[in-house]
Amino acid sequence: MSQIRSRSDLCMAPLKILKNVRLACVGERAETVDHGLLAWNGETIVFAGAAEDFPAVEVGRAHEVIDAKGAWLTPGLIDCHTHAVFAGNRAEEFVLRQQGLSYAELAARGGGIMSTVNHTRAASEDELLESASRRLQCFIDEGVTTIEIKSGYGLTLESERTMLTVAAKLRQRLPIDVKRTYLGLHSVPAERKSERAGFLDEAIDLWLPRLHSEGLIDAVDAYCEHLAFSADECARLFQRAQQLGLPVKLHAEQLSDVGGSRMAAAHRALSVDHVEYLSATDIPALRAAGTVAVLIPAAFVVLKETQKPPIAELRAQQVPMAIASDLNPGTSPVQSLRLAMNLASTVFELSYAEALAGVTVHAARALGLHDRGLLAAGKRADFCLWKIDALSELAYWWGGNLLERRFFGGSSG
Ligand code: DI6
Ligand code: FE
Repeated sequence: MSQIRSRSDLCMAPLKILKNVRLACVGERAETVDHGLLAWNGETIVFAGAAEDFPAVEVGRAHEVIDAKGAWLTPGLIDCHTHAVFAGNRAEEFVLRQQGLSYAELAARGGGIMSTVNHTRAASEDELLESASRRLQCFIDEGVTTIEIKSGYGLTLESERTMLTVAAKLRQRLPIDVKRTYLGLHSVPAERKSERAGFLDEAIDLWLPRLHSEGLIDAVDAYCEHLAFSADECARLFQRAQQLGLPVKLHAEQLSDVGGSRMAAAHRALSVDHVEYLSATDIPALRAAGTVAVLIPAAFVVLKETQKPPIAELRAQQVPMAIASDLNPGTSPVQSLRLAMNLASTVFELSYAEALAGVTVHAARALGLHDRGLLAAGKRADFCLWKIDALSELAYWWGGNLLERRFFGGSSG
């Protein structure tokens, strides 16, 4: 239960209050509270808990009191893995996959990531900003308040910089927080296939420190896969990132087990993402490292995968599981985090409570953010009021407009 920390928390006007509210993900134990109250000052929650524990006198001096009439309030949703900045689309690959071609076959024919790289390189910064703004608006409209965006469709210094700059501009332009991840090791671009070592040297030793020095990077990621980069190559990137003080995360074990998760745990990665082929023997290392397993059920469905992540073992060993959209034009053309919650429930058999934790508290942790993802004193005032009777509806409905009101940094809208 989250309590007022001190009287000074309440003295910083203007205090705002939501009363008659049912609260989800309250306090460090992520409890629910039926007869709840939430109070905030500016951008910070100062109280979240049972209404009877809140001093009545403070309700009287609040600047604004909103009667939620028993509605559910959750933390703002967090999408911890997207590739939301890109140009073009890959609808033609969708059609070819229906005709039986695999993702690997499409990549080998020059499609896949390289097709999006070509479109993204050719687009202007403004074009990328416009198309990504439209995508982010879909997430904002369904209650997302923090979204992670990766680079990786540029694969030159200039083009990676443009992608990260667009991500930074999205944060200024829209009411959503954007965390930027450098994904320089996404694919060896076509023009550099014959000099893989030179590409790796540049992406790791030149572009990463340069873009970091320009203030464009919050975390570092790589695509560790038999058709992308080996665990050893990704380890080199991670070592450089750690020298720079940047946290790391990894696309790991999506299509095969190449030891990425083991390597990521050894580097105390924030998260390993996908993990369909994660070996149960690697789970204790994730647990010990505090690494989050990010589940991406939409990519699993799109690629018609059959091997599911080892959910029962992750659950049994208390590895936190987050859920992400992985919005990208190839393997996850998904512009809805709630759809990802639904798929995590229906396809990966998470409970609705696990699905909610997956897009709040555990998603925050997958981004290394300790100031959000829960309703508790001291956390950011990012939260959503919902037009639902039961909390399970957030994972139950496919689509639909369930959001009553969204608060970002304490402001409604
Ligand atoms: N995330 C990725 O980065 C890759 N797969 C995934 O799930 C490739 C995305 C793409 O094909 O563009
Ligand atoms: Fe991805």
